[in-house]
Amino acid sequence: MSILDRIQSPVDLRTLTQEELPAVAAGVRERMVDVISRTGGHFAPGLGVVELTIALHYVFNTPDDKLIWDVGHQGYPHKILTGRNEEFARIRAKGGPSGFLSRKESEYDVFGAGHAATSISAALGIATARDLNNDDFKVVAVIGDGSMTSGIAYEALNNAGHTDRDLIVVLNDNEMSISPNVGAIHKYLTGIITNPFYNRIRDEVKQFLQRSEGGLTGRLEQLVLKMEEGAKGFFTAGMLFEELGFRYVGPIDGHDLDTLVETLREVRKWDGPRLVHVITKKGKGFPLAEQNPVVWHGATPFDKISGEITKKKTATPAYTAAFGKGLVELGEQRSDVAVITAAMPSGTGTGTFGDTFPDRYFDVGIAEGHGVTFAAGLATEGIRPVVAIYSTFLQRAYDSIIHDVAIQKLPVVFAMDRGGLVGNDGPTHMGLYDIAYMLAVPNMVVTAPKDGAEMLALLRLGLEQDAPFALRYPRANVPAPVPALSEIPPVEFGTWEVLRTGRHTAMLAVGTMVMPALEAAQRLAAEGIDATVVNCRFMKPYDEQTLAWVAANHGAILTIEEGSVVNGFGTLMAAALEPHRHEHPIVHEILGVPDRIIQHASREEQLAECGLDVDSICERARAAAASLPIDMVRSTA
Ligand SMILES: Cc1ncc(C[n+]2csc(CCOP(=O)(O)OP(=O)(O)O)c2C)c(N)n1
Repeated sequence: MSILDRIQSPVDLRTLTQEELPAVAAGVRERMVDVISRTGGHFAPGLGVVELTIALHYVFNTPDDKLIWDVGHQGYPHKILTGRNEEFARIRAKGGPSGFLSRKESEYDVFGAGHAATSISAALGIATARDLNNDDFKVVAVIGDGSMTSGIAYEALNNAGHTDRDLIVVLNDNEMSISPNVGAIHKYLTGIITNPFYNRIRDEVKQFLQRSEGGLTGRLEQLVLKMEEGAKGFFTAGMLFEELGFRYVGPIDGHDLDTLVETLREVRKWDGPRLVHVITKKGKGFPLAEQNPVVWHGATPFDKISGEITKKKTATPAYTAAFGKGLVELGEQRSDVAVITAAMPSGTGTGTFGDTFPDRYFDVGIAEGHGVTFAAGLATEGIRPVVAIYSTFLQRAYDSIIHDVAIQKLPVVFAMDRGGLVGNDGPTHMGLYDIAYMLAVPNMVVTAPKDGAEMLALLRLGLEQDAPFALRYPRANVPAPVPALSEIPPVEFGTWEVLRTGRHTAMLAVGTMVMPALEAAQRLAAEGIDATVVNCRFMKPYDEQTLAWVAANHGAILTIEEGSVVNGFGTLMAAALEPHRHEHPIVHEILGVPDRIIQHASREEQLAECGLDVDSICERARAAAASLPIDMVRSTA
């Protein structure tokens, strides 16, 4: 019986002796390596917090004491120890446990997340509710140093620090975001860890104060006592946090279970806001991940002995990679182009632009709102910024998009990667709302390419506009190889592309839905339903002329988009088709992602679930065609 078999919940963990805990850590690591090498998933973040997770559940009385993990991507050891070890084998698969934490999944998952820097705010809310309800439990937020680049964390510290709420923040500092961490706070934290002066002075002052206690009398004693608080504050490493009203403890070794347990036990007894600074190594225990935590942040299946990636090579690159490559070509052609990432150089494929043009590349940290307003500032001075942020994370910047970019009609290009269904990351990472939220913004051009070449043509065109320009592309591979930018023909602004001319039934497809629509049309042709397929690469402004032609010549129109059906392209077209209905009746079907939360599964499974696979498109097209008079539908040619 392995030690993990004895731990069905943290209650079992708490029956173990402190000496047994390292064996638990070894068991959790082994389990993580075994499962993730088969399933893929977040890897280095969880390996780095194995001891911290054990110590937290060992010292705190979870789930009565509330443990709130920031992002949740480091939550795999937490899952293993909170009764989900068996299901863990199906992590991120359809019907298996989520890759993040979810209130639906376990009472130990106190607050769901996926986006960074929400934990301190949520923890303060929970601590405040506890006090309003006269309850009695501890609240602990665990946040990474990468997430501490987000302004939200400081809004929460600011709010919490002037209260006397019983609240504990654990800062898990591994000096990494997904990529090496950036910014002044990062420098400050690194200073605490590495500066020998800080550590020496801190130890000396501590010793001096301890030695002096009871040894001084009269006014001198009073003076020292008065100075003590100030001296402690002055020489405490985490002065910033102390000044913000948090009692700072640390830095402590996050892989030393005894230190962790003893420190947390002590801190648990105190009251008021306090912050424990824990130093960990991302990827701890798997040497390849320790050496290269960027690559091993999220892993695809690998050989657990050699570390070799077992995933087969695909014929075409990911949109992300094609985008990154094209961006470098554009950077070579135009010295006024700058690129902004919010802590995602590798995820957005823009890192190569940064390597090539370091002066024109800006990693602003996990600070999407700031990144957009920073880009707006650049644009006022003639720089042409490309803001490359995943669709889901750009949600954070909506006010900046409207207030700082659109109202001032500044030429900022928004490259929205992961537009659409994102697969195994699940609900928190879905790029389903960008069409709706961008269409609502005046002055915004909203586009989606059908393939990689068109993506680059649109990017190039976007950089020529004097207005904000949004470009969305999916978490998928491009359908066909992408030529060099110089060989890609231009796209005419505001135009659609009629790819196939049929009779009576038309499919107006957006971005990723163009190829499936073409395939559906080919299948339907064999059944005698001859459909027109239009690539609606411009959602706004849309191609009024082509729409008028479609409306005049087709009785059944399907709009197809990989985005929410609520206020998306289909809704826009429903309104646009209205005046054309006077000429003849039009059946309009809106195909898109239904208005509900889509759970984690593969992207293909999600597309089928949402009725956006080729089979479903054929079915809806048949039904729409069937509602037309028979002589309008059946091709006799
Ligand atoms: C708003 C937002 N932007 C970007 C991301 C992508 N992301 C996931 S984890 C991560 C790094 C977080 O670093 P840290 O908090 O230090 O955790 P670590 O992975 O180092 O354990 C980033 C940028 C995100 N989850 N949320």
